[in-house]
Amino acid sequence: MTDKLFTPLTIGTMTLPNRIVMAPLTRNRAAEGNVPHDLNVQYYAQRATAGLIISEGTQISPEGQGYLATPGLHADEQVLGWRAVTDAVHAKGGHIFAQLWHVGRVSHASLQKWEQPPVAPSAITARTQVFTTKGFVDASAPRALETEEVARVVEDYRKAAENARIAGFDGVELHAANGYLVDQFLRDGSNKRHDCYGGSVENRVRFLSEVLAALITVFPATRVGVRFSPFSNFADIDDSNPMATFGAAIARASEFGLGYLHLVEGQTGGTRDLPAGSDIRALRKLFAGAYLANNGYDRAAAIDAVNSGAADLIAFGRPFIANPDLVTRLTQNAPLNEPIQTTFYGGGAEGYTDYPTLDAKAA
Ligand code: 8OZ
Repeated sequence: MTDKLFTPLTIGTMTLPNRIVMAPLTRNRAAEGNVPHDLNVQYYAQRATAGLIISEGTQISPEGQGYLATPGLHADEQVLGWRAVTDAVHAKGGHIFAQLWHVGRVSHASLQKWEQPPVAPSAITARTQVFTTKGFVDASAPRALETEEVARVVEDYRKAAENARIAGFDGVELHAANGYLVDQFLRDGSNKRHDCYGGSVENRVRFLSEVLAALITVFPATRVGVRFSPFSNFADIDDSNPMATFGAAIARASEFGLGYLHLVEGQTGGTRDLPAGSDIRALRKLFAGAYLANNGYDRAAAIDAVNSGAADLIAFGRPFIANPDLVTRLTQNAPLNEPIQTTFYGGGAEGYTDYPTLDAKAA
C-alpha cells in the first residue's frame, strides 16, 4: 500500500501532489527594504516539490515587523520580489501560500516608524527578545490599540492579502500562532481590554474573526489557512484556559469554510509534550476542512498520522531547511542532511541554498 503521505490532496480547486508541507520559516534574508530577492527565489524554487510551501512570516505593514530582514507584503518592490518567487515555484509545479504576519508587541521601537512603540491589544510588555541591527534586544513596551484603530489593522491584513494575490500566491495563511498579534488578542494573559475585543472568549476571538472575514474578500475561503499554537508559550504568551480559547477560535475559523487548520502541537520548535487537560484531537474535530499538523514529525510519525487520519498534511520545518529535496528523500526513505542552527537566521547562501540534494551528493 502506498502511504497516504505521498498521495495527492485536493482542497477546493487546488490539488497538492503530496501531503508534505514546507512550514513557515523565518530566515532573515530579505534584501534592503525587506524585499525578497534572487537568493530567496532560489531557496523557495529548490523546495518546490513540497505539496505546499508556506512562506516565511511576512509582515503586512511596517508596524507588523519585529525582526530584522524579514520580508513584507506592503510595498510595490516587495510584491515584485515575491512575484519572482511564486513564478519560480509555479514553473516547477509547486504551490505557495503567503504567511501574513503582524508581530504586535513582539517588536522593538527601532524597527518601527519614527521609533514609535509597537502596538498590542494591551500595554503589557512581552518578556522576550527580538532581533535588531544591535543584535538580540528585549521587546519594547507596547501601546494598546484604540478601539477605532483596530479596523485599520484589519484593513492592513486585507491589503496584504490583495498584494499576495497580485504577487501570484496560491493563497494565504493567517499567522495566529507563537505569541504574535492575533494570538495576543486571543489570550487572556496578553488581552486585558474592556471593549468588544477583550474580556469574554467571544470578544477575544473577534479580532481573528474580522481578519478572516477580510481575507476571504480577497481569496476564496478554501485558499485561506490559519495557524495556531494553542499550548505554546513562545514569546511570553499565556492563557488561563487554552482549550476554551482555541476551541472558540477554531470553531469560528471553521465557520468561514477555510481550506486548512494548521496547529503547532506542543511548544513552538520544542517539545511535543502537552499540558494536562489539552487535547489536539478534540480541537481538530471542531474544524471542517483539512488538518495540517506540525512540530517535530519525522518520516514514521508523519506516515502514521496521515494513514490513521489524525492529520491530512504534515508541515516540516528544520528538515526542509536542510533538505531541498525532502519529498524525494522521504519517499525513498533516504537519509536526511542535518540542519545547521548557526545559519538559521540571517546571512547569505551558506546554510540557506547550499544544502545538497541526493543527486548532487551522488554526482
Ligand atoms: C523564529 C524566529 C523569529 C520569528 C514564529 C515567525 O515563531 C516566527 C519566528 C520564529 O512564528
